Amino acid sequence: MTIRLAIIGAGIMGADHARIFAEDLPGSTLTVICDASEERARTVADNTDATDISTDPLACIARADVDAVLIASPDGTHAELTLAAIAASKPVLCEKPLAPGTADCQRIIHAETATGRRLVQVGFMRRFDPAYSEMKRKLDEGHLGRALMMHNFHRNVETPPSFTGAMAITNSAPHEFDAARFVLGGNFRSISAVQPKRTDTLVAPVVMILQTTDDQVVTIEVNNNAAYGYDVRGELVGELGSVTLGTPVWSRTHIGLSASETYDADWRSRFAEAYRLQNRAFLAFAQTGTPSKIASSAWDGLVSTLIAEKGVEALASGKTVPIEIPEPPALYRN
Ligand code: ISE
Repeated sequence: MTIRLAIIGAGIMGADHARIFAEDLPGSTLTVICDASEERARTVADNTDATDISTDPLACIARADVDAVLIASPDGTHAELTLAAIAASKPVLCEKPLAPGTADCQRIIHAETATGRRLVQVGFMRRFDPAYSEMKRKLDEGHLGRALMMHNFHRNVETPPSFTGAMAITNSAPHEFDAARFVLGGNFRSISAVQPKRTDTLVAPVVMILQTTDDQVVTIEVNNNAAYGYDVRGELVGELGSVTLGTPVWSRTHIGLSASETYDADWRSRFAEAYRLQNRAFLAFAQTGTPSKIASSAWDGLVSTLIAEKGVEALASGKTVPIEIPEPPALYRN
């Protein structure tokens, strides 16, 4: 069954998702590219042979020739558009975060639960990254013994114009919140956060320490203005050894008594395979109605947003803040 898609948002993420479906995922067609900028929607549509363009996201979701929806619009629009897709009984892949606030995430959980079926997948694509998958497999197969710590570095070149200090925690760090839950298979019980002072007015790094309900420790550095390159690192430390994430580097240059390799400017190349596998899993979900066991659900989206809210509170207060994650509704228990 060919899935006819609406892509909502034609910015850096929407354009890349449209490209992935158009180039790499047979079994899908792009019915409409929607963006507040008609010109931006047209550019993406022309580059992907999408049938139509629009500036009205709710109309796109309601179209009879749209079977599934991908939301890559600004974070603050995610909840309303995800709720509209649920109301239309259409599978939806919502870019992270599911919503910046837990109240909106809870509205989505309530609406999806009321349908009695899973419709929402959240765009925490690192679960599909081969490096994180291998890290999790090594732990699950017992090679590391008991997991003790997970150290994470998440560095961007620079923040986009609209990026606020809190977004280091609410927009970027949810990748690590979700990846750590995925790899460790557990939940968090507390978070603390500190940040160094920059000499300029750019968004400074944030360093967080989280404790899990199984008494493990997760450290996360998010530096959205690292300047030198897009650089995501991770190390899982167990009682018998550790696993570090490999980064796909295709070549090293050896000239003049030195060797060098280059960094990506952003996440699209580093996580290209993760996005492809994530989007392929969503396509299968839309075709069969059965969600991927790896992919993030709306519940995972709620939990990451809840952790982010506590992280913002911890940074503001300078205190360690408890995290209480309730049991998920039956719809979200694998
Ligand atoms: C961005 O929204 C992403 O999702 C990227 O994967 C992440 O590295 C970046 O920090 C976020 O701002």
